[in-house]
Amino acid sequence: MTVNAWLWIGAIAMAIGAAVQLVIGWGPRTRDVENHYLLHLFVCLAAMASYLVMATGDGAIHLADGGPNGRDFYFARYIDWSVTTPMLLLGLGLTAMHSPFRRWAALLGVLFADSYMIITGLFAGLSPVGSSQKWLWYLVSCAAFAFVYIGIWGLFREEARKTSDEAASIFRTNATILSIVWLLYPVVFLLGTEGTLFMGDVPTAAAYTILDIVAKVGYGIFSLLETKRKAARELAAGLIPEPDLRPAPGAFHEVRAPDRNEIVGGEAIEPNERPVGTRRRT
Ligand code: RET
Repeated sequence: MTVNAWLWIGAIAMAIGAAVQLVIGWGPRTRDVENHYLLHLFVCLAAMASYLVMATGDGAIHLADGGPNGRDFYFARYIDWSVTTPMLLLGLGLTAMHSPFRRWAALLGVLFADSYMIITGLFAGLSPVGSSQKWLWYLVSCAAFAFVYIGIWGLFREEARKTSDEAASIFRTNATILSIVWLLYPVVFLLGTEGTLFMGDVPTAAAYTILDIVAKVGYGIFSLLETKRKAARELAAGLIPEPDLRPAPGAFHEVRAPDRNEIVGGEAIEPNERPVGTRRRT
């Protein structure tokens, strides 16, 4: 296989991932589901553009270092990551906190550390192969990565525990998958054409493409389905307040609860007045 073939595989996988998520999230939903729906959908759409620009021959520059024929440096990946990694972290943060405003400055801090990691990683990628500044930037980027992990396993985990046992358990699963998959990116960098050249351009492109498919499509679909299941349980238990329903509550009730005119607690309640949490759905 060629580098170009892997880039096309990436573009097609992201398009399929976006289409699948579009279908999964379609229809009436809760605030939580909508948050994850839009975040994961846009992650795939952003990555699709990045793979498309690389597959069609742009999105890279040719650098003279790294061997007699030089090397192609795919800067489009870094533009993709600088958009998609904060969105993935925001999704994880919302799983933990429910609301981005609970500890918004701390949440922004984690997203900032993440952007710092990608931008300094870009500097590492651009630096000449074998130069000392490459490893300086690599270390700076890894230090920022460590802060991202501290944010995930410190701040986010603490907030998830406060939210509920269920949120904490979902958070643990998602954070574990994300942490393991993300850890492999700097390893590919280290071994590939941007680092030590231990792997050639085809294995490097293959490794990044597979990682991106797992981190964006696989993880995105998993997280969205999980959020949908959680929302269904909460709806059934009557725990979702009306403002959290999408679209407008009236339209939502027509689809989900056609029996809304029943008498609750001996008193007839107008459809728009009754919060969903006041009765259990049968
Ligand atoms: C770089 C190189 C320098 C050191 C480190 C890196 C980390 C990259 C990561 C990328 C994650 C990308 C994802 C994309 C999918 O949406 C920049 C490779 C630490 C963690 C998850």
